[in-house]
Amino acid sequence: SRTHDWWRDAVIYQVYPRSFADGDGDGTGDLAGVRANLPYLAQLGVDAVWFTPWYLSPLVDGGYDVADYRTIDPAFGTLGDAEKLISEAAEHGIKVIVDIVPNHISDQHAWFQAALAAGPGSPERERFHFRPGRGENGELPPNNWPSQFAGDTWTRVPDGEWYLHLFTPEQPDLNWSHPDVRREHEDVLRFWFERGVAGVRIDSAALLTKHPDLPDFTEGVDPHPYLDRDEIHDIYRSWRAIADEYDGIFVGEVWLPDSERFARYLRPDELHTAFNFNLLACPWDPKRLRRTIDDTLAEHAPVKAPATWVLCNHDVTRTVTRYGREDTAFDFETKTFGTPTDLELGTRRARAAALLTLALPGSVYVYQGEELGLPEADIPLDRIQDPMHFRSGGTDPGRDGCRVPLPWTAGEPHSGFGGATEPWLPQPAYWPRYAVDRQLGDPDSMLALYRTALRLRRDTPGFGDGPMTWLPSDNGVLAFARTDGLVCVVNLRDHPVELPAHSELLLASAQLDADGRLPGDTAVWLRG
Ligand code: TEU
Repeated sequence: SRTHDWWRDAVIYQVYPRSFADGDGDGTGDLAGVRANLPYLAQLGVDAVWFTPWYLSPLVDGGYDVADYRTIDPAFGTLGDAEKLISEAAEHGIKVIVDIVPNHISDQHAWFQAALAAGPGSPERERFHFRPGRGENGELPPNNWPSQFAGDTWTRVPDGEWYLHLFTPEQPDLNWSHPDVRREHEDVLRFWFERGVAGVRIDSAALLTKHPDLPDFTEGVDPHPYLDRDEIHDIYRSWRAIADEYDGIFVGEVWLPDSERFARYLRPDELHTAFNFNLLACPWDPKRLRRTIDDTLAEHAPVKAPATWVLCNHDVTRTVTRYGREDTAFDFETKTFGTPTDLELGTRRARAAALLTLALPGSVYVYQGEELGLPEADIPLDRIQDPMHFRSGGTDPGRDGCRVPLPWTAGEPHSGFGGATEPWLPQPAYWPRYAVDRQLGDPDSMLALYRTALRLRRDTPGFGDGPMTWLPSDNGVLAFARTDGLVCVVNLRDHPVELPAHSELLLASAQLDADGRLPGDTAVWLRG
């Protein structure tokens, strides 16, 4: 059978290279650190690894400000290291997915530097969105578009023109109606597919194309001047043709509330998959979880694309912290969660959520540290690096709390992240408790749970791709069957419930009670 469908039920691990493992001991994670820990990833049992950007970058936005796609940032290593990493990963049966950020590039990229030097009216400026300002002296920004981060969307350069940046000023937006922009990205895709990567994650995938006049934005206007415009599908169709030459796949970061519009990206001639963020935004509530799962599967079914489940990533509060809160609903407007955290409760629920997610049909993304049950860390104000924090005027803590360097060995300096050098973000004092070496020796650890779940999922036909059927269950309990007699039961109540009789227990997120019942906030995999 052909191997091109591996992505339909893959478990994909997200590496944030800066914080995974530090091979040269300078306080920043790097590719040497990843290479040294490929056996760890192989034993965890993941099918692929997605690397957030590792290219040359001033790292203003953690690498989502790319200065050159064909060079690895010296903080992480060299292109040779990346090539070795890709082939060594393959030897461990692990595929590699790289991250492409087509909406914008770094202000240090040669194109933007050339545009600044060449001045108004130059062809160099046409690769971006440069405009004169409004107001008597052009002192007002060209339009009213809101920023994806807090703060301004336009920055004025010394000659008086303004340029558009939906994110930080160090991330100028590219002009996607310019042929150079299209050609360059097609070349970049080939560059990485030629080096053996199996897939590409597409950053901010619904933002690329803009209304040519850049008109003001009014609430409810359709089509939107820069979100999810029809022209964008033309770009992804040309990308798909390139990916098909290499048997490569795409995963889009398509953040859209409308499920029909979302599904338009998932077509046989466009993206293979796109992250579904509804699950991570969903509170720990049986009715809402069930509805989220049903809606997600319903929006994917007609286009025959697999659902792509995400509980966490480098942009959001870590799972055990989210689930440890009374009100677990993520508010996209304020980006907050409300009440204080009970880590014991959060961990219990995160364990159950892991078994729930890994039993659903589709592919699953696991963000580094989720398999260790890491909580969101508090970052001292003077150590925060995320531009989101600064651009909010300090009101938003930013996203560093989920990006803290991983703990590997409890007894070593900085929990064995690298060497003696203080890591780029500080680790909390309690970090050694979560270290990999401690968890490896503990059959009840989060790491042990993930390893067992991934092994079962891999070895048991029926998990992964294929249908699911809800089973009748008590109020507050989610129970569903997969093929081959596999059943997942999740108890979201605060008291124990009976499990189906005559079933074999494959895996439990916590101990059953003395009467063999399933306690609250616990999930099991059974064979009926
Ligand atoms: O995120 C895109 C995006 O939509 C973010 O604004 C997201 O809503 C926010 O981070 C949630 O808190 C991608 C990357 O994942 C992110 O790390 C980058 O900062 C951003 O693009 C810009 O490239």
